Amino acid sequence: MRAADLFVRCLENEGVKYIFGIPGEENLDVMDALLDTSIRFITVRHEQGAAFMADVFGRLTEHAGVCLATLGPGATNLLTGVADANMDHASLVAIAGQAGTTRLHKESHQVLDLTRIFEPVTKYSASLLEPDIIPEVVRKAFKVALTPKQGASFIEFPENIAEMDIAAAPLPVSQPLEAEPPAEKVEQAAVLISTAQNPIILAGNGVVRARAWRQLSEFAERLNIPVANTFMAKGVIPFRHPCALGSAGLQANDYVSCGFDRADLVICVGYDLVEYHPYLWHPSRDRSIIHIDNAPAEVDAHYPVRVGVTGNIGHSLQRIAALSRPHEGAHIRPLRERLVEEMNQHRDDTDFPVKPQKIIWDLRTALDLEDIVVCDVGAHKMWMARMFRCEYPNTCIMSNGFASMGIAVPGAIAAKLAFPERNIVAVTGDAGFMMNSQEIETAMRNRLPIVILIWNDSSYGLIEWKQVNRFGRISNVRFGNPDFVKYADAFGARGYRVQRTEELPGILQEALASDTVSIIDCPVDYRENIKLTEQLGSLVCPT
Ligand SMILES: Cc1ncc(C[n+]2csc(CCOP(=O)(O)OP(=O)(O)O)c2C)c(N)n1
Repeated sequence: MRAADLFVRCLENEGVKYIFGIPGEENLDVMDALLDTSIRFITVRHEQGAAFMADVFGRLTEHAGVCLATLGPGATNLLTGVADANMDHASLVAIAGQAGTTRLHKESHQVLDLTRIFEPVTKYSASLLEPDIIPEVVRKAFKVALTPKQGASFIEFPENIAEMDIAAAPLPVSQPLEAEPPAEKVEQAAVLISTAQNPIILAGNGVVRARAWRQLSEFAERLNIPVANTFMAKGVIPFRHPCALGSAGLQANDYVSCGFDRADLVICVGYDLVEYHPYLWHPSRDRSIIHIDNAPAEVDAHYPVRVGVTGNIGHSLQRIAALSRPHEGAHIRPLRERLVEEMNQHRDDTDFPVKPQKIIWDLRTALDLEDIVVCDVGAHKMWMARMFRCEYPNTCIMSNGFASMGIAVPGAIAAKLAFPERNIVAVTGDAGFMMNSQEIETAMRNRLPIVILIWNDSSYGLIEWKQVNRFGRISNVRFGNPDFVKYADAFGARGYRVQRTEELPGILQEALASDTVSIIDCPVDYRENIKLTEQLGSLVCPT
């Protein structure tokens, strides 16, 4: 068969259902071979969109998301989304065409050394320089992407290799079982927990990847220990759970930081340092830390691990809980109550533009608990992380390691493909929206009814917030926007403009019930940003 046919069979063998991408001249054979498979190709409008779609698909499913581009500019356009997946530890396999091997050694049209370009943003980067190695390279790319800590792989496929003949078959798929936690470390962790005065748990996205959220909640409940979660771990413990303390990661003091201030022991579970630097929650460096993860801890001066329990996270939690003494845990109640009070405070607000807290209240009210929000990056992400309640993991997707703007619209498209029966909302700033809004056409063409909720402030809001905090004035952050309702209309989508705060719940309801793409232009009152900074600056921890 053709090498390209073997390649797509290998992809099918890995369980690939979708490939997001843009065809090019150097992958004509692969595109042709795909026609004879069960794989659905989602043609996008910018390769960055394809990479973000694969990234979010990888986060939401137990499979790696797959994206494809041509060589040179197509491949470099993939880079941001691939880096995002790799840093946020989402499983992704990126594929790019390449010029024939007869012209890779010299200056040549559109040729870049792609395997080298992708090396720093992947765990594995390889070129299919011989047709015989296709089964090994594809298997390795998927195995590496799916093995903790998950991340991205890159495969380059030169066009002359793709058209060669080859007789070979895909390799059997198997993933290694995670190691069991060493009994000695489990016992040491249990002693530390049992003798601590005020332990706290910091749960990270590794809990989501390991699908260990049930064991985490049981651990917290049995031992009565409060749980703070990182942004990407929202929902690993249901917010309604009495042990849930909320999200940690706002780079400022917050109620949840009061929990860290009081703690003498921090139990980090599936915590990725890339999300929330330890100096922000552990400036004093004097607390004991237990590291529970399927990978050893990163070395960091503010992350001095007393006991590292490396192995299957769920099993580690179960075994440590069985040996540890429960705590009283009542001291978190005032922290939770203050946070909940704040969440409820603006539920009936009618001021216009709409306050961030009110947008979040209305959105949470309009959505079912299993519906999925894909959040972009900006001030709105900070508000969402802090105030959007999640009862289930993977219901509020955030880019928080690489923290790249532009993920929300393509991410929502991938989420709708992964979960067609759920409502999917892209929550985005006006700037992040415009970075990948061309994918509205992809959603329309594929009949994927997502809702896009734009927090409109005609500014790079988060940067404005930081500039005002630091210097008391703003520098080059303001811009104009197109008319988003007309913009929606031009795509054949449905546009809404919120003109009075009271309209938002009804608009959300109508958009969620609609069978087309809905774009909601919601003016946001970001004067609340500065108010929040002031409020948190003078925060006195409740007792
Ligand atoms: C691709 C990319 N470019 C720049 C940044 C830096 N950055 C972070 S937030 C932000 C502003 C986001 O503005 P907007 O999308 O309107 O959201 P808002 O902050 O107003 O809620 C910028 C420029 C980034 N994180 N990612």
